[in-house]
Amino acid sequence: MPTSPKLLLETLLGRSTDRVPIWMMRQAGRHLPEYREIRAQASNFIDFCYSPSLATEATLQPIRRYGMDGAILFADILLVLDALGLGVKFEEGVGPIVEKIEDMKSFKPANFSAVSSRLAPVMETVGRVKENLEETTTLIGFAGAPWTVAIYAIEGRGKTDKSSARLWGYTRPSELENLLGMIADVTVDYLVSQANAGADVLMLFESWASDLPPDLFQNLVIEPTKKIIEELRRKGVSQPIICFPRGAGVMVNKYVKDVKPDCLGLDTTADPDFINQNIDPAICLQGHLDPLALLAGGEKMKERITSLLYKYKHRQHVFNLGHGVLPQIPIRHVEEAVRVVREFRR
Ligand code: 1CP
Repeated sequence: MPTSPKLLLETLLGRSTDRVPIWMMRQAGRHLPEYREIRAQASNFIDFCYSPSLATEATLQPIRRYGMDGAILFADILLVLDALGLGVKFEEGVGPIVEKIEDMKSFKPANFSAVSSRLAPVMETVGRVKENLEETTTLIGFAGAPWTVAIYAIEGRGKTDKSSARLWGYTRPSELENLLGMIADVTVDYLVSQANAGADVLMLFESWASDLPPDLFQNLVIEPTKKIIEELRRKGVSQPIICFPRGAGVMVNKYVKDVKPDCLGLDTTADPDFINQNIDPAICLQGHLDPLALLAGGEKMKERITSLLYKYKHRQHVFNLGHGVLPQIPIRHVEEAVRVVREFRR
């Protein structure tokens, strides 16, 4: 029997529910006209993220419009780099631009207390969102996983082949380990604060887990994430944790065994039969409709949604996309997807 009215939280805690919860990565943001309207009120995206009133409103917009089961805190994984003292800018049409770290000797990060005071407005947002959410909606706090965040610090931007960052894995392994350790420490503190401020669930985005040989995947992706989860548990954080190692491929199995997330976020390429055969049935799954199927809409989209729902019918499943909502996705397609998931009964 459910003990809380929050369907998403109940599912993540392994309790049986009569329907599958749904939320979507990047459910807030540019596909919503109401977001585009409030976005114009801040001169830059970082200021927007640090404004509790604007970030609260952006978090709540997709809940009001679609009634999603989960509200994801409106922030960005790159705030941690900004708080560490690296300049972060977002340019229209280009995406994030980060002041690059050339080597660890010349990188002078801000101290721990400066980092947490810079990130303090985010906790205010968490508190305000929590006050405004219905009892049935689960609030998801999040951070980037260390390797994905480090990529932006080394590459200076997102849309690259990540080869400079991957090269550090060969040419500067101990510097890279230091950088990942530093990001992991700050991330633990950041997530503990989000949990204390009222997040019901925490999520780690490892958006760039692809293209690594197995030993580097182990050292750069698995180990730092495992360390974060162990530290969070040691510090008494009991909230369920969702991990999204996008592009992990067959390493997903080792990832789950070592990292031990409560829920595994799957990407667009995941094969449900492989996942069902290889991932411990006690682990909840989240995902993984191709965002392009959502863009296409119609019967094809509905068939794919239903197929995923059937494939995971026998286990804990949170419906989501395999990656984020694209800015050009029509609102009525999102509404239709929500309806199909809502009507499905286990
Ligand atoms: O207004 C704008 O145009 C800014 C676009 C935007 C938005 C709406 C960015 C810039 N970030 C966000 C919000 C955001 N980012 C959220 C909260 C809202 C929600 O999910 O509904 C979250 C969880 C993120 C996380 C994030 N930021 C990730 C991990 C998830 C993923 O997409 O893989 C990553 C990689 C980023 C970096 C980033 N921030 C923004 C952009 C455009 C990018 C990606 C750029 C790239 O391709 O490298």
